[in-house]
Amino acid sequence: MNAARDRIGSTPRLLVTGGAGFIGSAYVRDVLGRRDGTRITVLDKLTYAGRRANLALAEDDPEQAARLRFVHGDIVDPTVVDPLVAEADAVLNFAAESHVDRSILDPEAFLSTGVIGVHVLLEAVRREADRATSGARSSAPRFLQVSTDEVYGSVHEGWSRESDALAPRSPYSAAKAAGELLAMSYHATYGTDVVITRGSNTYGPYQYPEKLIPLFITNAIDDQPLPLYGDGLQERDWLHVSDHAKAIDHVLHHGDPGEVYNLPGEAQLTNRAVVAAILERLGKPWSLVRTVEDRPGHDRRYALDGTRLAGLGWRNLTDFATGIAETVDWFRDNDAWWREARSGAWDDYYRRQYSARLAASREA
Ligand code: NAD
Ligand code: TDX
Repeated sequence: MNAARDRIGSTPRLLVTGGAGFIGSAYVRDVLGRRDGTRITVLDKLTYAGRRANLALAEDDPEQAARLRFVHGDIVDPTVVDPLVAEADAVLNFAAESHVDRSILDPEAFLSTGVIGVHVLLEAVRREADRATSGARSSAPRFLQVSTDEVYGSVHEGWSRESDALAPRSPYSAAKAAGELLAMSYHATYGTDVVITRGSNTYGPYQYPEKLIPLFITNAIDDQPLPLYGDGLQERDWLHVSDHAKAIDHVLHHGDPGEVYNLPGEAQLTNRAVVAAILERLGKPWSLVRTVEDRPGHDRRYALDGTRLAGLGWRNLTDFATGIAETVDWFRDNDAWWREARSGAWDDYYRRQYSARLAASREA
């Protein structure tokens, strides 16, 4: 591996799909905030999870705004995707339906975005690579697929390596695995320049409040019950969103074509330990936590081996104690942002997912 070599140049034009979501918007804010000349087009469908407000810091800064374009559209639509890929040096695909519980309730959108959407992006990248071969453009675009540790399935012991078999166990993670495999097949068959990242459970500012950490912070602020699935001893490896975004950028610039990179968080914790840290920071009592019926097919543990990423010269910058304190404070200070996210269709979702569970809940 050659960490020094930059595979896409220092001032690229990037197409960032899903760039109005949690991790995608952190990536956009971070890269534009470097003020190094990089130009970004965001393509986002603005589903319930995508919000233009997540890009306000960049859009309100004239120097950054001049290098940012926002396109409202769907990655499954080639008439939108093709001209955008034609202008890009690299495509980073963050777009996905990303919540496991919703994939259990309604799987279809996960397959449309996670499989057909990836196919449409790959076809566009393949066409542009052909144009590069015929001299119609200077170089072929790179395709980075943002994937997840969940593709390995539940890992009872040890740490998953990139060469391990994929064993996804939810419609969400099965769709993510399918997207990855499709991308890799383009590398093998057409020589498409593909890199894949498998990030750990991510947390931080601007995370949609359906996920464990922001749901529990915002419920606790309002003294609402915190619905802990099963025994709460499931383990996740928590990665701060700014490290996730920066690690993706590192792989974009330095990763080898056709390679997969785990992005671990190096903070392996039970859900109970995470909840305790949130409550301590907020000064709220454990009695808010309620044991509820478990998630079906609930993965017990994820854990990533980060040797390959370390070999590329990347190190995380934010430890969990600092990151969770800052995240709790961000939600406390940005009440309007999360109350807006928890409006509209939120109540229906919350009722479907939690009403019966909370009615039958017990002390945790
Ligand atoms: P998110 O749900 O916050 O954001 C997803 C974004 O994609 C939203 O802005 C949404 O509007 C957009 N989108 C959805 N379908 C689209 C479509 N068909 N066309 C265009 N845009 C579409 O998700 P996130 O947590 O930011 O996750 C981003 C990526 O990272 C996903 O691919 C996810 O699988 C992966 N990932 C997430 C985590 C995590 O813990 N959140 C961990 C590892 C990997
Ligand atoms: O209400 C809840 N109660 C609860 O106990 C919720 C929402 C979650 N949990 C548990 C389930 C998991 O063990 O907390 C843990 C974390 O749950 P989520 O935040 O839903 O994350 P997870 O299912 O682990 O998946 C996340 O990490 C990998 C992201 O949502 C994915 O997009 C990513 O790929």
